[in-house]
Amino acid sequence: MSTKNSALQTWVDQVASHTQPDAVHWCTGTDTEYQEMIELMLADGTLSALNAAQYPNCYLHRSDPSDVARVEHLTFVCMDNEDDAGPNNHWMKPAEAHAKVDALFDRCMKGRTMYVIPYCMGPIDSPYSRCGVEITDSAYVVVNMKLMTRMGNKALTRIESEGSFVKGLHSTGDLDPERRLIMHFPDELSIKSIGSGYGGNALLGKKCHALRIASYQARQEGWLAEHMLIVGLESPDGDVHYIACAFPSACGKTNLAMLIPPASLPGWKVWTLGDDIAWLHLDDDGKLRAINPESGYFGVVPGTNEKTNKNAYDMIKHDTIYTNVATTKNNEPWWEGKKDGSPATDWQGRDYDAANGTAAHPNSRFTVAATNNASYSSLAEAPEGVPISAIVFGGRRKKLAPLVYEAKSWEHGVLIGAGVASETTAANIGEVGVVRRDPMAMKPFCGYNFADYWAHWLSFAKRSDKLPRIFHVNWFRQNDDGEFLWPGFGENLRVLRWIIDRCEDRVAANETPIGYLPHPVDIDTTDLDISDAAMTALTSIDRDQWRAEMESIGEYFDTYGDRLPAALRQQQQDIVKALMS
Ligand code: GTP
Ligand code: SPV
Ligand code: MN
Repeated sequence: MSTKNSALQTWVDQVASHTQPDAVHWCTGTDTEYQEMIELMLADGTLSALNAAQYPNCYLHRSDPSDVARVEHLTFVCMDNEDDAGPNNHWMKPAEAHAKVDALFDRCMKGRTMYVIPYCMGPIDSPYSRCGVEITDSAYVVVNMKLMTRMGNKALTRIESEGSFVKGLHSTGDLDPERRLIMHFPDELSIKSIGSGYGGNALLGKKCHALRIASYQARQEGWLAEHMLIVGLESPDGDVHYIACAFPSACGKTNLAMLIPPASLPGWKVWTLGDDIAWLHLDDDGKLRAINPESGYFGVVPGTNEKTNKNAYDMIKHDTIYTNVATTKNNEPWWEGKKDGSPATDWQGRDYDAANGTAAHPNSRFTVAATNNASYSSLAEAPEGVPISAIVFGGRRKKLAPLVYEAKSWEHGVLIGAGVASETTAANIGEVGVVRRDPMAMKPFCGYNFADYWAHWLSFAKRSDKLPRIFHVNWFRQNDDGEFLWPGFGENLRVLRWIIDRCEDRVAANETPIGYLPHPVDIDTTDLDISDAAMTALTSIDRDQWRAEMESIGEYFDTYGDRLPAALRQQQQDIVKALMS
């Protein structure tokens, strides 16, 4: 096969002559092709079949033990001017980056098949969607891209009629972490990734395209590409509010996106639009609308059980690819927090031995089509997306951050987003549990200088007076014994109700320098085993600690120098002052 788009054909030919594959396969995206790729990987050991009676069409992939998560330290944004990439990114000059990475791609596909994957991020007929082509030598990437994106002939047809696409070149290389690089060239709309076959490093439509490249394009074109879930909350009266929530990696997006209402909130329904990425546009009326560019979930497995996330638990019982989970003696997948069965073999294929650590890798993942999810909203396919009532930032904070608070204005909300801090997780290779600034949950994903990004966020206030309200939540507050103060998961709907009530001006709040906090009585705790003291802790602030926090945000802002928007500095200083009085 080939294409009518000459830029695409030329690029594919060039890559083939550079990487020297044995064969070139243009992906069509059919179910037959998916099945053929699965068979191929079962034959060569890339995949193994799981218990077909309990887990039909489910497969296990064990990645190289050195290749189990994103690699922020090896991820680069390459532009001429270092300041345009900003202190939030690792930077390299484009010419140097190309030279360095091209040397690694030289003849790297010898003996392998080169797959050409045309894909569309977003509904195929949406004006907000954007296409790309990923070239890869990994069959595992092909099947994941089939589940995660609209991939194949329809995407190619759109590319041929539109003419533009993001070029993503990927090879697993030799999987040596010393020869692993994830390079972005926003001005060229291109990506080059080598040396990893894992998640966001390798499924280039996801973090590389839909966040790093798209955030850069979005700034030029007046929209936002964000690390946000999109969820619809339907009240017993039938009113639906859509909210978009930005939480850092492994901080609860997938779980919130498919939340099951607790028994104490009868009549509520929750609809999943997306669990990881939102593209937000202002419509002609000035309303912010969201589409989910993805069509599947690449979700954290550990912790998923019938109680925490029944929708996910059920949806990954069939037609799912598991990466780096353990298995039971019956060859069923197993993970920490499954609450059923026990591990016989760990994620590396060894006999399970607690001395070797967890049975499943903490960043083990499922890949599954969104249509497997019982709460999937049909509006996820709507070309015009859904209107957003509230934007919610959040993070993992053992201390300090209350359960929920609301910004006083859009500008204040941008400050709250820019000041987000969270404990690091296993989603990136590196230390876990260290609090770091993760503005808008985009620290690893913003394709340009955060200072310019915040200015872009602020500019929306000049373009619309119908913007969503902005909130901050923290499900992860702990007591001195290390226990969570808030039950989390389905019970988070109690907090989302308060958010909706605020959006509808139905409930008063406690005005503080950091924003509006709920009066404890306004968070329904019926049937919850939670003390008054815990609720007070969750809905109040310690002024001295918050002053220190706001000052530390000020120091963080200093690293952005003159590029920091004055309005953001003003917001931060005003709050410091208010906390002193
Ligand atoms: P990425 O896919 O990396 O972007 O992660 P995510 O933000 O989608 O996080 P996810 O929902 O997969 O949750 C990550 C981990 O946090 C899982 O182990 C969950 O069980 C746990 N978790 C999610 N929500 C809650 C909550 O409300 N409370 C508590 N205590 N844990 C939660
Ligand atoms: C994240 O790390 O935020 C993820 C997983 O969603 S990955 O696709 O590996 O980026
Ligand atoms: Mn994510």
